[in-house]
Amino acid sequence: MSEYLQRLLADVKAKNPAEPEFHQAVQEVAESLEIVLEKHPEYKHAKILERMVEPERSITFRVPWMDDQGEIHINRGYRIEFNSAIGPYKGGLRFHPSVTMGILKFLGFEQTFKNSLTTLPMGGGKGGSDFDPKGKSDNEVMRFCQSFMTELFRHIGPNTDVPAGDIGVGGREIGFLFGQYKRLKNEFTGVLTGKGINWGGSLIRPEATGFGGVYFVKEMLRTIKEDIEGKTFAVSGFGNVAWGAITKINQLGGKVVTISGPDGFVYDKDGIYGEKVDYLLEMRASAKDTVKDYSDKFRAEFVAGKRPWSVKVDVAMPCATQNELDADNAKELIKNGVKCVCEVANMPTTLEGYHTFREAKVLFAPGKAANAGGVATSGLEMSQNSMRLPWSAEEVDKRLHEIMVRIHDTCIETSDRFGTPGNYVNGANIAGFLKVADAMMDQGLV
Ligand code: NDP
Ligand code: 2IT
Repeated sequence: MSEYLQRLLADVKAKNPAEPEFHQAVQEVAESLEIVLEKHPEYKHAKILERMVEPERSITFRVPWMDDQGEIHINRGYRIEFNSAIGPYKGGLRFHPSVTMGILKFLGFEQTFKNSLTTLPMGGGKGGSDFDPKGKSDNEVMRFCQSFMTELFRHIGPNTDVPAGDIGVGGREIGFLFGQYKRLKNEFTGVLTGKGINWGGSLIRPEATGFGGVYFVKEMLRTIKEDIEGKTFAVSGFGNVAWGAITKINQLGGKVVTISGPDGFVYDKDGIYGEKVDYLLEMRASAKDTVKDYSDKFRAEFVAGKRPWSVKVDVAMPCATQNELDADNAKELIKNGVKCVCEVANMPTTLEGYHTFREAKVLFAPGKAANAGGVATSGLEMSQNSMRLPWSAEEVDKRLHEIMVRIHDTCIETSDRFGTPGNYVNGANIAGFLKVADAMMDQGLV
């Protein structure tokens, strides 16, 4: 890496101590941008990258709430407004006990590049709380969401910052958050995405991240003249994203043999299809947060405390969380002949894991390109809200599909143009960067 980029990384680490995920996300981008900055020193002179690693605004706030027994709890709420060069801040809210400023900064930083790739006018942001939804009643979740929004509402708006879901935030939470926003502002606007269908939501948004990831895999396989039909897949997680991906893989004739949770993974050699896919939604709604129930119900193998990357498959799609696939997992997948690895979670592969796949020349797509279908469909929800006209499921799915093909082709063309053909990570980072960087250059020193 050039001296300039090494210095930049050292500064990021010194200025943002104890935020290893943020350092990791910046390092991955910096590795890709070396070739761009050599060709275009104007970005260096304008300190574009130095500006991009500093959020435009970070907000933290107290979220007090009362449980069903009358006991008071205090959580921390966050919203990181990272970059608004190409549109209002846009990105999800994560409720999980592991949430810290560093986790949300890695997510907000990546979101800026991802949203740029979608072709839609959205800046980057992320937020959430260390609230743990596990085992909470609906009423407790509602009280938490109302308290969270009672502070957040003054920082967001349909033309300012538009949050959505992420881990631990689905349709139920978006409903409670929206209700409280409407009450405080006395206005009905598209301030959140992932809304219910009867009150401004978009068809296909729940499926969009998983569907988009599978459309992306289809294009990756096309480059080696192969298809999804007849292929076996390892999927991790069992949440919203895993469910959407598994649904679409089945529709396109592939076979999914794994899911995973914090308790371990399930290996179902007969494939996860039909009522088994519906059961994922039940497991998620139970708030128990385990996948062993699946193996008890459908007599599949359960492996406690392990990730699903030891199973022999053609395609691996990590759909759970960050850093869930390391270099050892990568070596195991490669040894078993994996053809394609597609990140659908955000940054599920460690840097060493990614380097291992790259050296073995395995097709590898980064989350910021392959999972962009979720936020892209949020962008389509914003368009429908602005027009006050809903689109049919077919219309939204068609647009989502076109967007994913375009993101794929942009990654390929851009990595080619910068002399690293077939490197989706470089393609995504460079194309995502150039659009935002040019907008920042146009808008002066802000
Ligand atoms: P859900 O809350 O629906 O599911 C998350 C899944 O990941 C659960 O199985 C969850 O179990 C597991 N998980 C989360 N954290 C950990 C952890 N530390 N260790 C082990 N397992 C964990 O979230 P989504 O499906 O929406 O999100 C999954 C991934 O996809 C995330 O990386 C998210 O950022 C990304 N993503 C989501 C989009 C969306 O539109 N929803 C869009 C683009 C990306 P547990 O609760 O026990 O942790
Ligand atoms: O990581 C992501 O892209 C999301 N969680 C979706 C964000 C959104 O605004 O729909």
